[in-house]
Amino acid sequence: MKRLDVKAIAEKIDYHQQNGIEMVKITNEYPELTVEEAYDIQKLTIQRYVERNDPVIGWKMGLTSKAKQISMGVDEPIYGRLTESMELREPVLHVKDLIHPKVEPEFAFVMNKELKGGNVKPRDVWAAADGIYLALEVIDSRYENFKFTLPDVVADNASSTKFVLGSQVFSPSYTQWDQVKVTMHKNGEEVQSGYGKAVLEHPVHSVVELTKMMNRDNLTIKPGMAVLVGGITEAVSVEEGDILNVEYEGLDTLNLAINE
Ligand code: 0L1
Ligand code: MG
Repeated sequence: MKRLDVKAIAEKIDYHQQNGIEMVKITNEYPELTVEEAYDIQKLTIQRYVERNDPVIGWKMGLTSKAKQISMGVDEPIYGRLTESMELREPVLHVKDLIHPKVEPEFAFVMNKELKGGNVKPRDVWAAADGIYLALEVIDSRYENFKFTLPDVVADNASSTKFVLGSQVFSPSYTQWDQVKVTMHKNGEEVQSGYGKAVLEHPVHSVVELTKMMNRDNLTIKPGMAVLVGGITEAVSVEEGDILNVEYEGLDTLNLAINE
């Protein structure tokens, strides 16, 4: 196999992420790329964001539904890094510089204590969680046709692109998060629906799994960080002019306008 230059690959991915230009899969050139090496590439890519004064403000979990894991032939989710520039300040998504964006409804846990270690339990997460936001994540794989292997998608920061949080924060004990029904409408038509339990049977398990995976990489979830736990429904493709209305039953509705 060609010698792996993780720094050069990170620079390349960063270029494609910043400019919204698609690329061929890394594994075409490096078929033996491991998931561990891919996390090194992800870390180096995001280091470049940080050097541009775009700090890491949270984490995201991907491949948290059984269906997505089966389709990728894996039995574990993946994580990615969220930076300040990825957070939309208003519910408007500009797609001019994106490739083939998709939107999925999520929950975001915000922590007030550090979470670390390989033995974290749901009650540790509840004790560390300050609040839960309703959230929409925009994913936009940099790879052609949204097709990739596991190391490819890890290197591409789990397709992270943008996210927006609802304006209300809920107490973690406000409701049974696995029972919340979410329905997504695009341009007035229902396109997806699902329940919170689509996320690893319960969204809290996603934060448990994230802490364990991060522990393997000597990372921790710091106070103040947000965690996007994973898609509650399948992601929906969007284009300029679309309007999304996402109802979280009994909680709130998030809207997202898709502009040029
Ligand atoms: O947030 C996600 O679940 C996406 C993870 C990466 C796989 C994909 O882009 O569909
Ligand atoms: Mg997601």
